[in-house]
This record gives sequence, structure tokens and C-alpha cells, in this order.
Amino acid sequence: MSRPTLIIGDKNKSSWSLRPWLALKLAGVDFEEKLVFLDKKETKAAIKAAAPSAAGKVPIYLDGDVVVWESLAICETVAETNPELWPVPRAARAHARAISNEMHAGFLPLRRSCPFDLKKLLEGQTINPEAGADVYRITRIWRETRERFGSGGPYLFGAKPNIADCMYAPVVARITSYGIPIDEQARAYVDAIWALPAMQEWKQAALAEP
Ligand SMILES: N[C@@H](CCC(=O)N[C@@H](CS)C(=O)NCC(=O)O)C(=O)O
Repeated sequence: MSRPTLIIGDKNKSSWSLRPWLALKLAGVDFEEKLVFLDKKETKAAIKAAAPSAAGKVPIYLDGDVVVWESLAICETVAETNPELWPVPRAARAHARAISNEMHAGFLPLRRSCPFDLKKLLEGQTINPEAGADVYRITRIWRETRERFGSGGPYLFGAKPNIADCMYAPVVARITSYGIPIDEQARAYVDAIWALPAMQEWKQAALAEP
């Protein structure tokens, strides 16, 4: 049987690709990755050729007759066969889904003003008030989630990272790239995400990209 394939963009640019890629790695899925360089004249055609029925953006996940795009939908699909990617207690699972959706649908000011770029390493960048409000909301989500569900370890829901951590991983990267000031608790969470071997693998590959 052929391995599932995740079509992704450049690792230094594609924050959306990082999310399901990390979920697949955390779940230990044996998958093939196909990288399409973004912002080239052939990008759209290459993505369309790989999955004509998808929306023409990466990431896209192909597994047998399954074709799924939208990062969170991919994570949900992978979780069907790897249920440990969501926390088990119902209240925790509902909370994880809510904060994952909030990330998927929002925080545009932060995403716009601090584009994903792992090669950047700025210090104490001043961000605009709207982006600042996003960081405030995100760090509050992290704190409240950890207080309520995360006492068993360093991740949002304790000892094991799950899809919610994957959804916020690109924010962790933006905070580091732009030197965005955060409190000590948020810093500990950022450090825990960076310490994941899969995050390091993604980062090293991003740094090696042309
Ligand atoms: N909401 C989508 C966003 C996907 C997206 O915007 N992908 C960008 C790369 S990070 C892309 O494919 N850009 C190429 C293009 O629009 O031509 C998701 O969650 O997967």
C-alpha cells in the first residue's frame, strides 16, 4: 500500500503546512512529503496538478481515495486513525477543538504583520496594536488552557502535545522570529514547543532552504 502524502509549501514560508506536518509527526504516521515552492509562476499549476479537486493552496493530504485540504481538516482526518491527537476527556477535547478553530479562523493582524519566517531573528520588535491584541489573546488562551487542563506537563493539555499545540506552533515561531515580548509562563510554553524534535527538524529544513 502506498504511503499517504502531505503536499506542503516551503518550510520557511508555509505556516499552514507546519500544522498538519507536525500532527503527522506527533502521531508517528509514515508519510511522504511533497514540497511545492510558493510564490513562483508555476506554484498554482503544481498545486492544482497534485490535487485538482482541492482549493489550490497547501497543505493538502492524500491517502488512498482521501483528498483533504485546509490544515485543521487534515488534522481532524489524521486524528480519525490517531485519536491520541485530541485529548480524551470530553471537556478537554471540546476546548482543544474550540481553540484550534479560533486559531484557524483568526488572528489575521498578527499573521499579516509578522509573516512566518524562520530565518528572521529579531529582537524586541514593536508590533501594531491589533497584532498586540492577538498576542494578548493567544497567551491568555495558552495560560487558561494550561491552568485548566495542562497540569501534567508542558503542553497545552499536559504531558502530550496534540492538534491544539500544532495549530499554535506557527505562533510560537512568530514570537521567536519577531522577538515579541511575552510573560514567563508563555515563554515556558514556547520553549517546550521548540524542544519538540519535529519542530527542530522543520526548522533545520527551513534554514537550509534556498
Ligand atoms: N486556510 C488554509 C490556508 C492555506 C494557505 O493559505 N496556504 C498558502 C501557503 S501557507 C498557499 O497555499 N499559498 C499559495 C497560493 O495561494 O498560491 C489552511 O488552513 O490550509
